[in-house]
Amino acid sequence: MKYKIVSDSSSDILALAQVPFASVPLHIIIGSHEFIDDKDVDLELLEKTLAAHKGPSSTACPSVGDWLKAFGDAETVFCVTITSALSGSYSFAMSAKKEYEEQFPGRFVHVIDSLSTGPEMALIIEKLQELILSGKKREDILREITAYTRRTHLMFSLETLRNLANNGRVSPAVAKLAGILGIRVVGQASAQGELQLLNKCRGEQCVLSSVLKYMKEMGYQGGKVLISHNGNEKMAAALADSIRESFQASDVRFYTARALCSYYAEKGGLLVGIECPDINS
Ligand code: X90
Repeated sequence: MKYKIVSDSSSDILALAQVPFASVPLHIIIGSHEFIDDKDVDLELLEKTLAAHKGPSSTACPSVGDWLKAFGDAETVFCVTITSALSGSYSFAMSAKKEYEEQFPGRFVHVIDSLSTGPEMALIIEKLQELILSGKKREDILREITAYTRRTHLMFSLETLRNLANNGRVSPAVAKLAGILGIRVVGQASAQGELQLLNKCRGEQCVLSSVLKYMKEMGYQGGKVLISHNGNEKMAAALADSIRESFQASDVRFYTARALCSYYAEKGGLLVGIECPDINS
């Protein structure tokens, strides 16, 4: 086996059609319940358990051993992790890379810190699949994927920041907005891989027009957009429609987020990964 793509489960990707792939689950711990974010995770039970639980809850990233198992026996691994600013996933993947390359001389692991999560990771993974399928050499894939990650972005709309705030994943200033009823926070993954606030909205229209406005400001001109949502297909579809109306050359898909992103984005949350044009071509 030559190439393999591996990511942690925050990418929401469970399988790829044409290239070997493994997803390494994060865990969500709610009291005595532990949810493993794999293909069998019960998202409805996760939501019910969270709603009924009064105490703290938390998450845990993959261990070095989990990553090593996922690398398997691949000669070259491309590994994509959730932002290193908010999780230990990247640093454990880097330790696993070191062990793997020491143990198996000649094998190679390239770890990409997405500085993001969810749909932006999915864009990176889909691009990796495309580059591998086009028969490119490892060095060319590395160069092209590095360039690609500079033109992808992540935006989000969140109705509550409770789980992010309780787990210390947002700055105290942002955490203050955690539970304000009726306020949706629109923001982006910053260049440092943290949550950055862009706007506070009341109502869906404000969210839709804000996301479109920031997309344009980021340089989006039509290209791939992936939208994941937690229990908000209506708004995901409305956003997809308005992107298609505004940009002829857009290619938009939306889907339900899996456990890790659902836990942090919470009910009603949307994550939007966008691909801006390649200005060098
Ligand atoms: O290691 C762990 O336990 C995982 C911690 C993950 C914490 C952040 C998850 C964010 C999920 C929320 C909105 C988008 C934020 C984007 C910022 C880069 C999604």
